[in-house]
Amino acid sequence: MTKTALITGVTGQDGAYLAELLLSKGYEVHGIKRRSSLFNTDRVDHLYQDPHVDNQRFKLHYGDLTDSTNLIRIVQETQPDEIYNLGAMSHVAVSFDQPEYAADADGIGTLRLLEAIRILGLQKKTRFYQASTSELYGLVQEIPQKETTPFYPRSPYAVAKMYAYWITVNYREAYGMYACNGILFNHESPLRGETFVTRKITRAIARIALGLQDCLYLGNLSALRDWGHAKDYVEMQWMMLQQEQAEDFVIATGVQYSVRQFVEFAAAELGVTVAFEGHGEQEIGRVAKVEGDKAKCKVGDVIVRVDPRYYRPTEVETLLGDPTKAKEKLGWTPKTTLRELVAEMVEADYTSARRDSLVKLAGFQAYDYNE
Ligand code: NDP
Ligand code: GDR
Repeated sequence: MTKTALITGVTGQDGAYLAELLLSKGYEVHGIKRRSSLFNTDRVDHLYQDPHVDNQRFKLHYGDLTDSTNLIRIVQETQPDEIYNLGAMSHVAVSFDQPEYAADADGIGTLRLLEAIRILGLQKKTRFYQASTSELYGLVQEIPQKETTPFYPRSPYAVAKMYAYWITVNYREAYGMYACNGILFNHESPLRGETFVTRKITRAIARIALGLQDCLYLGNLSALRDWGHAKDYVEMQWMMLQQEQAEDFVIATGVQYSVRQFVEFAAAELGVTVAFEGHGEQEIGRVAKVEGDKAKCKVGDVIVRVDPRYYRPTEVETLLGDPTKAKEKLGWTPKTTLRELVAEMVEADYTSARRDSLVKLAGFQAYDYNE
């Protein structure tokens, strides 16, 4: 029997990897995409199937987590065995600018989907995965953080996700639904959005190395994160819906690095040096370790300037996950180390920066937008 999955946020980083994984497992995959004035399906274009042919296994539906009737209709039409709720206004810093929208899409959006399942009487058929987050731990109460660590959210995004976490638990307990939370720590990839810190770094370093950009502006360089690879983490999202009983799991690597270290590792991949400047940074001239023959280019230093514009009103300084439960109950362990992740991201961004560089050399304008 072919299983059917519905993914919200299918056009995002995780949505793209998850859709690919589920298709490889023989699922029929439905995804919700938002209407946009430009094409917004870059990450899933390779999975696209002509809607005019029969037996399509990957289908996109227009929709939005802020629109209940639309969600009810899509759930009714698709009758999914599994729903993965990955859609969200997922940028922590932006949630301080759009707090009400974050609450609506990330918090109430989760309720809308759970209600759609209940209203349509699908609570025994449809399993529900909620994309919960290590941001729930915020001002951390325990190191490392595990499933029982108390929450202390530090942004409108995290507060909205806290509502989503508990409403998922509540629907499991109140209506016997198979509904669970994956409390995922930061996970990255070449598909990561360009304004999250890891991708901002790998993209900028590649562009600076090729003379396309002068410097990289960052905020808090001391923030510590537990970074894994998105591809490893979506596998766990699927595993969580294949158990006998719904349970919540922390997904993390159990290893922590600073933003500053991430910059140094990325620079080392291209064999360039890096200097940190500004706002309390006493590290001008600090040089990253260059890894011998890995050096791919010779252009000068990468200058990282600290710009307080990127500081957050309330910061999450340190996150470190304890994935013991996932390992013991599901046999899951992350496959990718941070250095491997950085190498993959730098490689991808270097390739696309080279393309931009050739466009420029040919006399065409290479547009750049940095945030
Ligand atoms: P992305 O930002 O890459 O993707 C978010 C997706 O949600 C996009 O497809 C986006 O559409 C869609 N979306 C945004 N707002 C709405 C809305 N109102 N209605 C419907 N869809 C919407 O996030 P990730 O893939 O990185 O993360 C997936 C989920 O996991 C998110 O919920 C995130 O909060 C959570 N999470 C992520 C972690 C990480 O480190 N990546 C860690 C822990 C949790 P569009 O493409 O049109 O913008
Ligand atoms: P985060 O990821 O807030 O952890 O949320 P992000 O990459 O945005 O920030 C990580 C840390 O880096 C610091 N930082 C900067 N961040 C950005 N974006 N831009 C900068 O210039 C910069 N300089 C320093 C931040 O202050 C922060 O401490 C991500 C998202 O995917 C969420 O959806 C998810 O829930 C969590 O990870 C787990």
